[in-house]
Amino acid sequence: MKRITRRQFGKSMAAVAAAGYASSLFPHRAWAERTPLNLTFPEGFKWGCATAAYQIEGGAKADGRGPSLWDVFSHTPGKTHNGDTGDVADDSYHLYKTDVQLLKALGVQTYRFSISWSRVFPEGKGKLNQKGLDYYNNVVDELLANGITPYITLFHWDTPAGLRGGWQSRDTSKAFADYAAFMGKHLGDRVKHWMTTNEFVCFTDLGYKQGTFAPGLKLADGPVNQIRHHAILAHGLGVQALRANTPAGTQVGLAENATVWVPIMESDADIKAAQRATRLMNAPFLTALMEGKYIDEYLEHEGANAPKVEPGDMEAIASPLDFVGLNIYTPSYVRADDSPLGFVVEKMPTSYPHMASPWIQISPECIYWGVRNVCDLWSPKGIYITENGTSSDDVLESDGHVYDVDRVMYLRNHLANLHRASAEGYPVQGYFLWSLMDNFEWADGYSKRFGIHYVDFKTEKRTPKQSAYWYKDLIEHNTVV
Ligand code: GBH
Repeated sequence: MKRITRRQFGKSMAAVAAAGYASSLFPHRAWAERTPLNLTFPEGFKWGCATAAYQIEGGAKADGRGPSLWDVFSHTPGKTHNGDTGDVADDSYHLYKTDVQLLKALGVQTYRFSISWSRVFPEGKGKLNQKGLDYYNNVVDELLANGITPYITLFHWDTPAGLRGGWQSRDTSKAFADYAAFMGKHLGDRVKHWMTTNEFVCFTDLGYKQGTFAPGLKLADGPVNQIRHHAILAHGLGVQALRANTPAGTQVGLAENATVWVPIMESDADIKAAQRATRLMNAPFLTALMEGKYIDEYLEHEGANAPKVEPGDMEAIASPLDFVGLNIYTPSYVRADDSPLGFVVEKMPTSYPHMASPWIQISPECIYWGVRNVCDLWSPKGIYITENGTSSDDVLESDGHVYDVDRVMYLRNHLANLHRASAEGYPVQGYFLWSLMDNFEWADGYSKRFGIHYVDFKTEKRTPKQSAYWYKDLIEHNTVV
């Protein structure tokens, strides 16, 4: 290889400078302050894994469980990859003790799982299914007996099909609050960490606007905004219900996939632009929760389609939280400009690299910016990464192992960047890896594997992948290596 001298290099850079950068597009910006790397997490940092009921439990009709909108949707031809359903999934309904042993072997301190609402209330409200409640009592007890702290998500998209109108109906928000109160009353003596809902956009927009998720509708903007409102109202009423029905000191939050805006340069101007984008682009959801209002830009943009808000709604929606949980997978890039918004969204080139799921565009720094933007804007008391992980084209080799090198690469780099957020003083309390094991990946069915344990869906055998060994090591040392 031909090497150039320093002098030649200096000359060619001078030539570039003379030719001129597009200075209005890329003005020179001062670098923000930096912190040196040290990849050990603070003592007491909590490492965990996450799952969700419909993705792992199976037992769809076992012991009196009622159908959810996802049962209906996945059984509708053409809605999921290969017509896959969550009927059996990982059969964790029967194998939960095995799964707790997987967690124990990893050495995690915490486990985030969700409750199937229609397993406890088959019609969403009214009649209780005692066997459904027994199941969750057993899961909680099994975790505690093995030294693992349960973190419960009350709602991870599996709306009871018995609730008429689903999220189009305001009654569903009220039914959710009653269900939250009930679960708090029955598990709150042992469960100290709760999340109301998971990812608003996935059960509102994707379900009722894009139609790619249950219930598969394609409604207009007005009804969709109302659905979004019912969703965040359910969260707010759920927080109030949990507070009223659990002991003092119980930690309440949610798990939200706020779009993560990464400043293209680490300059004050682009960092501001990322904050502005975060606030505006999450206006119907996290911004409303954090600010107790729909911001003017959102209301103006939606005009007559803006949601109808009843007295007391916004107070409930803004109920103080002990933590904000962020599900972080992928970035959007932004830079400052002179437009009224003050930012412009960067176009992604077709060459942008991605993981096995095309939507997971690789950006390890997005986990840092996800935390930082939310903290700089709203200063929540605490932050958890409630999900982070990736699909991979995993192969169970003839030697019995799964070499998911790309997943290890993805996790290692995200965690190095999460460490940066923690080292800079952002209040990151814990991390949940998505996911403990391969499972029903919604519309992608079983075609995408997100687990650190490989699941043979014929035999239900679980096998730790290379990433599981890697994660175990990381947890043991509390350090990214
Ligand atoms: C999270 O959702 C969920 O909480 C979890 O249940 C899920 O298993 C996990 O992440 C992994 O997906 O195919 O281009 O139309 C992530 C939110 C919503 C992201 C649907 C991908 C489809 C994009 N997902 N979206 S595309």
